[in-house]
Amino acid sequence: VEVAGAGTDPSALAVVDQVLRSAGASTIVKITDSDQAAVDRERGKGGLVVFVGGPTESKATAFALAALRLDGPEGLSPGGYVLAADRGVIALSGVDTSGTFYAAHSLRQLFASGKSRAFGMRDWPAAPLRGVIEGFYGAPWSHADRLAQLDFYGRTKQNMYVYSPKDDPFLRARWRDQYPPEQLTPLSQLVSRAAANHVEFTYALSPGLSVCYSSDADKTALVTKFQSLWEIGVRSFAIPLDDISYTRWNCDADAAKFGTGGAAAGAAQSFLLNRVQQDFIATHPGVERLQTVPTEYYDLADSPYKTALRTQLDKAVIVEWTGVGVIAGQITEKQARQAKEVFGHDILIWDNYPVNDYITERLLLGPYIGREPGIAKFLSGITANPMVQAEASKIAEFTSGDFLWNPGRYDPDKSWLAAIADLGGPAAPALKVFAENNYSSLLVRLETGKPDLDSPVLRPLLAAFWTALEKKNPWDAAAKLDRYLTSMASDPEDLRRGMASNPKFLAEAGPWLDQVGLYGQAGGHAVKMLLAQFDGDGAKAWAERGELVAALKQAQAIRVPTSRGPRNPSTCTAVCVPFLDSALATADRWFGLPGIRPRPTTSLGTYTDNVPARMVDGDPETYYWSDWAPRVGDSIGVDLGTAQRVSHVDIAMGKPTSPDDFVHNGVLEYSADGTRWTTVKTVTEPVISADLPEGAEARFVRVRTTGPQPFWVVVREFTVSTPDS
Ligand code: LOG
Repeated sequence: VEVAGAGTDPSALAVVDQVLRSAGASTIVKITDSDQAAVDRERGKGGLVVFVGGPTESKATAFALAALRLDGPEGLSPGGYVLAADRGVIALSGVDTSGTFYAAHSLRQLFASGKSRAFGMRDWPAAPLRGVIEGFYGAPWSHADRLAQLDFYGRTKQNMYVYSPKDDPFLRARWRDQYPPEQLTPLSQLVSRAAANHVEFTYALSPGLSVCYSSDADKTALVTKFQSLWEIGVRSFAIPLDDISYTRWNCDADAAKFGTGGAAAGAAQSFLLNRVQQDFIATHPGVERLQTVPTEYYDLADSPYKTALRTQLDKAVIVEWTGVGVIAGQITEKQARQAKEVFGHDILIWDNYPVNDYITERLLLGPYIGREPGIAKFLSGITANPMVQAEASKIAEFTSGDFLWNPGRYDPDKSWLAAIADLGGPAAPALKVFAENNYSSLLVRLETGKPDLDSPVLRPLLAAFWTALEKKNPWDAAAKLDRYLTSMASDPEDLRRGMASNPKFLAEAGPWLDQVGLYGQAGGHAVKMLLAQFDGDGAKAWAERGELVAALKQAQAIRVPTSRGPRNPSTCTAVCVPFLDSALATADRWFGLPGIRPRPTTSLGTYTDNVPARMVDGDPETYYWSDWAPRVGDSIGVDLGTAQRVSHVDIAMGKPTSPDDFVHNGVLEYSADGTRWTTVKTVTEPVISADLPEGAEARFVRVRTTGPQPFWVVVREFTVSTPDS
């Protein structure tokens, strides 16, 4: 029996119905809150009675809670609720309709967990705004993706979706163009799906590439477009001004009115935003607060631009900020407080995780980490910027949503396992193997001060195996390692079978999944090869070596189409390929094959497709190009897989069109173990040719930067020679 009021949230009721049906209820009798006689009659029959709706929705729930000696949700923050079950009664009472909806989802989670004791809980969110901003570059999400996302946000108690894909022409390049009617239809479907899920749909228009801030016509174009969205039910609006030039005006009138420089840009933007605030926001009762993304969204340094925003922009406007850095490793309570002061406005964080538009070869499937729980106190909330891959983004989104609801109790590892279970269902074990091999990101753990690395399970198994091989007792460690490699090898099949009901996820993850499978296969052959060597079985070792090389080649031939062209996916990053290379190097020495297999190493990023592999490809025409200037401590070099005799090093940096792109202040050094380094010479020139001392043993050779420089670095070739090569 369900007891609800006329105002009870229909979405909450639908969830409750679904929970009761999946728990085996064959019929659900529906009674209104005013029919006390019917309630008593049904209770007399001894069945389960479920009261749905808080004080604003249903009169009956309060009595049910009183009978259970529980207080109602009055006074909780928006979205808060009381949920209780005892003596044949379940009561769901939200402080508002969202609260009742969340109570229904908590009931769903409790039923799914199979616990059936009496309980009572009061629960409310720490952050008012919790959600996702579709704000990445690259192919925007599909309509179906977005509908699925909105349902997901509802289920995970997130209440905000900002519609802001960079490559939707109607939002940025052609922002003035009004929507043709047929384009408004899908948008209005999103708006109603958002409402059904208690999600605020924010429409974000980015005029900065061409706007004339002082122009009446442009202000009117903005407001007219907003009005067309208002008419289909949108109640939340944003004007993002990130990733634009603010030192070059789009019209002479702005130069005349505002002058030049950062202060002028801040004044111009404030002028336009204030007009939209006055002419649109203030004239539309029921609308949410206007949001903006400032052009300086990534730091805390005060500046003429920020001063202008702080002093001139209407205080009603919410300002988005990405933390310190576009991808903030950590966000501290202190920084969140400072952001509020420096920008002089309420702050909503635009969190660039798990967005992968700047590393399209990777999937970011690890948990949300590195944000101090106390930041919630100083913020309006957080919107996470996701990946082009919508379904795959759900793992990280689940965890950021979890953090935002209750940051004090957030445990990234537990939350991550819950996210895997939620997305993977029965295939959760296979999804876990896949996700842990696509795990690393630029976010930095609060507990360790270090980023999460890929393959946290495989990594120690490999280390234990090498140690066991050295100790001449490899069998146990080999068996454990092999078990995991086998689960990687069968992962494509396991996941495709287990998650067949989510074809979208499988399509998104396909190339990465295939690669994890091939690395699993190659790894299995590597283990067998090394064990055969250990046994002195050359024929077997040679056969396994062939299989290893074939699987590795296949893995490296996989391509994923991205907005930056076809890319080889990167999974098991910094673990699988180094292991396979080391295994091959070991085998090659065992077989007496000549040559060294250098693997490029660098602490710097890559500019476009000038990947590090190009400095060891034997072709001086191609080169590795860093994507920023090295800082003191940054290094570029090679890893030979194992420590061995090294006699000479040749390095060719710079190129005719960028002759200054080399390390101007550095040292050439080598190490057998990656910890203790020996200096060969200082580096101040682009071309280096150096002999190493007699008997030098090295696994790593590198150029380390010892002084600051403004130039990026090009390395055409990095060659290491052995005494007999
Ligand atoms: C863009 C964003 C992009 C992200 C990561 C903001 C405010 N804007 O550097 O659209 O997805 O970086 O590449 C950005 O973060 N600019």
